[in-house]
Amino acid sequence: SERVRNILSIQSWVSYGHAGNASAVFPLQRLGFEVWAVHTVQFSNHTGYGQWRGQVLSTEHVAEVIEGIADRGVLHECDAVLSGYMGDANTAGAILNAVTRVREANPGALYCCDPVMGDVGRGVFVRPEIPEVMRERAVAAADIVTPNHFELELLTGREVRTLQDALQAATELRARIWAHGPRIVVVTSLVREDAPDDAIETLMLSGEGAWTVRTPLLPLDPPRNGTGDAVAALFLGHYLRSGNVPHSLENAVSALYNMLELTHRRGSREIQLIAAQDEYLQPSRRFAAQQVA
Ligand code: PXL
Repeated sequence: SERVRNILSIQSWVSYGHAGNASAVFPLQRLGFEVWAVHTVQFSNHTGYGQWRGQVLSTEHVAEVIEGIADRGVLHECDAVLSGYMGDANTAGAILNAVTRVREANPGALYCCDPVMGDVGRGVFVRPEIPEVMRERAVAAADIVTPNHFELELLTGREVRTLQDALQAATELRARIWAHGPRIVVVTSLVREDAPDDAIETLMLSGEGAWTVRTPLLPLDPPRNGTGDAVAALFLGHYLRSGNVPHSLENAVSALYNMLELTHRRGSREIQLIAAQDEYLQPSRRFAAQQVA
């Protein structure tokens, strides 16, 4: 029988509501993964409220917890590393060190880097030294990168207004990611001039081609925090399960849409991550991927 698959997820933790690991861990568990969650911060709630309490955990703390996992002699059973919001730039060093050690123990392990830096409207919401670390170090080590529209522009220095712009920027980014792996770029929350106003898209570029999935734009104001963390986790989980890129894109985007639609219906400030649990494996409403290159 096949062993359970394990994902080392290094992200922030919030006690109330959902962002970072508090958004990524449950969907991955619901897809059947064991998640080795290492927290980079422990906050009361996500920063979208403008007020929160708690601490950014030190790089030493993060490295120490990862070292303790390595002490269990289990890194060869780690199938993927997932990273997101980094409290400070040194934490990136601890994360990339973990990626190197996991790859040494299990050369087939994937690194999925969600380059969390900001969003259209909100701008950059991480410490100012983070974008350079993401651009220069994290992306180069990643098998899968999941920038949103804003982060794609920030990583490539290109303005993205049309599908052609998005494909160009994603192609350029893809050329800079880990050359030994599947090299997948997933661009979330893509809003372009040459698509309908009432839609939002996710674009995926891989060695097998490029696809988009279009979903209705939900009037969620403010945009819900933790959404990007959940979709990166869902994409990674489905890709580890199936190895099929367009299928993973469809499942992840459809699951996320159904979860956000429930959030909208309930008028909730927090994403309805738990209530939507039945959507993760087999989303009830499905959106098809269209091949675009
Ligand atoms: O969704 C990214 C994220 C992660 N972690 C924390 C956050 C946010 C975005 O608001 O506040 C703590």
